[in-house]
Amino acid sequence: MPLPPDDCLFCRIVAAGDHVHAADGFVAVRDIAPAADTHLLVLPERHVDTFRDVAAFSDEEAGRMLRFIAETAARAGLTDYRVVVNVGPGGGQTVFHLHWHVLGGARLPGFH
Ligand code: DGP
Repeated sequence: MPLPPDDCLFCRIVAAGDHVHAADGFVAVRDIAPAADTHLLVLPERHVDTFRDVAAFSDEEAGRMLRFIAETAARAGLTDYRVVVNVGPGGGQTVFHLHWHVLGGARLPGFH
């Protein structure tokens, strides 16, 4: 497994431990620049650059990641929401540690 880059912002956030929710190798944190009333980010604890590399997860881990996303939304009180993954610079990805945006509430943006 490749080592994470030393300067990975989201590896530092994982290590800092101030999470909305954490379980099974995944954490949820509040987005620093919320684009909706509720805007959470779900990250795997271990460094994977991008969703393009999803094959780095076992089927079991990938399943747990999906469950964790749904659980994070439910714990935030959301029943209707949007889950977004930006993939690569052209897809709007700015932080290269895989993360899922969970967006809900009145102020839902378009596909950002
Ligand atoms: P993306 O564009 O998909 O790579 O999303 C990166 C998101 O990360 C963006 O919505 C803002 C958020 N973000 C950037 N820096 C920080 C930070 O230091 N803390 C938190 N909680 N979120 C951050």
